Amino acid sequence: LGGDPARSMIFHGRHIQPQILADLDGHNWGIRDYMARGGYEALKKVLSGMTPDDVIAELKSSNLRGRGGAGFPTGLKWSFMPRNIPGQKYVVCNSDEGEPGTFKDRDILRYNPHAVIEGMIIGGFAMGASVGYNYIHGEIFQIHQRFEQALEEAREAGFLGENILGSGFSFQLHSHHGFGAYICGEETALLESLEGKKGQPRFKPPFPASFGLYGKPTTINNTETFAAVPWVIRMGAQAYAELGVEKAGGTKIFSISGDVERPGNYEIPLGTPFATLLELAGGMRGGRKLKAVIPGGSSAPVLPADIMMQTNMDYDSIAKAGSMLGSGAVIVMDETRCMVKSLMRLSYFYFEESCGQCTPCREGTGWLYRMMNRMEHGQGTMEDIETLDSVAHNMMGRTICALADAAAMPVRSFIKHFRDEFVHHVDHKDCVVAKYL
Ligand code: L3W
Ligand code: SF4
Repeated sequence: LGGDPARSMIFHGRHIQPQILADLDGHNWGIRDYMARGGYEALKKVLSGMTPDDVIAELKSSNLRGRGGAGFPTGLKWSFMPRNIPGQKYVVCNSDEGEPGTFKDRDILRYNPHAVIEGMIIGGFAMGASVGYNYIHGEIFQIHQRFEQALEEAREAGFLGENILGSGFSFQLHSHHGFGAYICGEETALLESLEGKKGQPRFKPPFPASFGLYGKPTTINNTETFAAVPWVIRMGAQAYAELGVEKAGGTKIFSISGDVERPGNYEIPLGTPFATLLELAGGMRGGRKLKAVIPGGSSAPVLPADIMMQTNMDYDSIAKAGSMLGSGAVIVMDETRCMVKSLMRLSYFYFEESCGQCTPCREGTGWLYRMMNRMEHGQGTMEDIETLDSVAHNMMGRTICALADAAAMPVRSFIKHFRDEFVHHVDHKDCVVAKYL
């Protein structure tokens, strides 16, 4: 996958200057450069006169929505924390990026780690938490080391630790290096893993806001969400909200991979047409025709080209088109891609990553993968196509976490939009795109 920083671009069409990945070149991630860009000004503003309620109200008005997949309103989530009850509370950053197609959080941590740190400190102040953890995906070693360096810089500068900037507020922040299991990106599995246990999701409710890390009130947000917080406070909620669409403010980082000329991370206002994003990414590789797009990471339903070319990149527009914005991972497929093979590979991923607690997920993901494998290798039947759809249907909404739904949704959408290709595999024992191979 891409994510090459040199290819990261900023969309200037609306005379705005996105800041999460803006003007970053790999050498200006440190605290001096961050402060020269206005870094830690938001923290100073918060600690020198705002109350926790003011911060939460500001986030609510900004319409910032969670950037990890669910798009839950951040201000509302922060307001769930029982601030007036004494005792330990935690703020946790979910940097366990593992969704196929997603590679934005590792770039934020690599190029702008202090934005995440500043966002987490502000979160700690607003929610009455004195300790935070950043859970970093296990397969990205240098990024974990860099985050540790950034933490050290923030401690030395007095932004972390006891009595921050003489305000009386104290906050300790630590990073934790995971082991690379996809399921640990599910928030309650992440908490289990952080506690040193096997990373398996918990039943919800109770939500982490009431029973989180070590059973204490905890709020978990994605890396990109925390990185947006200082910017919201600095520029003001209204200005941030106006960058996006009515129900979702700000910019969003889209990780584009697949058959485009310039794969990478692109930070653009929410609501930007997909066609513009595709153009920013250099258009289709080799001038080939667009066939399909998975607009929000591998868990999101696939959409055919004609629908996608008329859709804007925001939560509601993508939902209306029949998919999910998810984590913003846009997988672009051209006319040479076999939809049966693509789905087989996705199905293998979920089969491999299921934690095994729930029967519909443990058995269903294996069943889906084995049927897809048969079909890809010319041994599928017409009945398999119906069975695939019905197994996927029966997995949805019947498990502890969303992984079973995430495995099922691609299956149902691939069959819905590209049934002809599945039928061709059964009838001809080969693929409609064989001529390109
Ligand atoms: C208190 C309530 N808190 C909800 C909190 C909840 C969570 C957030 C959203 O799934 C999706 C999934 C993946 N009181 C609450 C409450 N909350 N009601 O709000 O909750 P939820 O359940 O809607 O979503 P989730 O479990 O966080 C996330 C999809 O994202 N996805 C996955 C991407 C994976 C990555 C990665 O690898 N890093 O990004 C992509 O589409 O399928 O549907 O905090 O506690 N009443
Ligand atoms: Fe584990 Fe799958 Fe159940 Fe989630 S749905 S808890 S991954 S078995």
